[in-house]
Amino acid sequence: MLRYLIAGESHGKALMAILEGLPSGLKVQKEGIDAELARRQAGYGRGARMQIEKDTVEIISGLHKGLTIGSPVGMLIQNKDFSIDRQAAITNPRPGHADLAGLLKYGFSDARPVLERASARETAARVAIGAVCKIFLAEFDITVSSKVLSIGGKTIKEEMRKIIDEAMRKKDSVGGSFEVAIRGVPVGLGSYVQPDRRLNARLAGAIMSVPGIKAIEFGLGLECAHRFGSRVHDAIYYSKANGYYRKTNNAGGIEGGISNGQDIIIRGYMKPIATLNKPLASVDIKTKKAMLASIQRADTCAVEAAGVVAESMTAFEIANCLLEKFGGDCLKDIQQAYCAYLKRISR
Ligand code: EPS
Repeated sequence: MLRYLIAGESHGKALMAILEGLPSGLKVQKEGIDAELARRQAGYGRGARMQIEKDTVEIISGLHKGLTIGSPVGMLIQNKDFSIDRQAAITNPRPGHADLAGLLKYGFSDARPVLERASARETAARVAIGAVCKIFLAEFDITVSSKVLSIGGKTIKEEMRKIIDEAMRKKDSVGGSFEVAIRGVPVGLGSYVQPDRRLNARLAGAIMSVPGIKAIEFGLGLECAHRFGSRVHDAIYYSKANGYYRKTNNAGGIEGGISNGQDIIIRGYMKPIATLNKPLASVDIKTKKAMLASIQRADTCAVEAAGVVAESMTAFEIANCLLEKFGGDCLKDIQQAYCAYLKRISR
């Protein structure tokens, strides 16, 4: 079983990540993880924090001479902006953020400790986890990628930029959608035998855990609900050269909670960032009087980054499913089991 834990506050000393359950013998290089961290920081519409940080990872455990040894992989990402105890108190919670629900839940008289952890800064640690999972998946020729599909309802690149500029000008924020594609997945990850083993359920949970995601869909998605079955399901064909194949992928690569060998295609829909430079109405939690919501340094748009984080969450889940099915303590054992399985199903 693969599992992870992450820790760290937005303006704390560092972000931490521990990934446990990887086999021995996997070559993990810092550069591969740093490249993913840089991708998370990119995208049009990011805020000033991205000018301050240049996220890089320090691998502090789990490797010997660059190879995994089966023990937990511990990683650290330092925060340049380490200022948590100098940050001002916030008593006017932002609608759409965790501020109000969080401070009531944890018994704070200030939203600062809430947003320190609820901030999307923590997603850097998730991307470090995902980057290692991608390195593992690459051993099986499985790739995970993402692309932005729309921003504020616009789908053409120039128009997407324009609407982000408009949001900035209007002191507003804007959301959008992205697509995650998982390619090279074998038939048979996940299962229908128990609800919590369904691959679509696991991937949905993974992507919905990304801050700001309000909806997701697989393959044809919502459109499935509007069509007859004959125009939704992917007819099955067989040829000696290709084995079983389909001409369409409306299922998005998953049938009955199991990967069917086609690309897994997921779209995520992200709400606009909660911090508005022209804030909405809020209430001062001390006086209970009306007050505009707090303004914090934030992004105008972070859809591209959310796509990268969704890739990471997806990579973790697929790696976990792969390990469940072909599990072993050393990479070679897993590869052998994987090859034997591929041989069996090709007959
Ligand atoms: C982010 C870091 C944060 C925010 C942003 C994402 O840094 P700071 O609060 O110091 O500006 O820029 O967080 C949010 C959008 C949010 O809602 O909390 C990051 O590293 O991605």
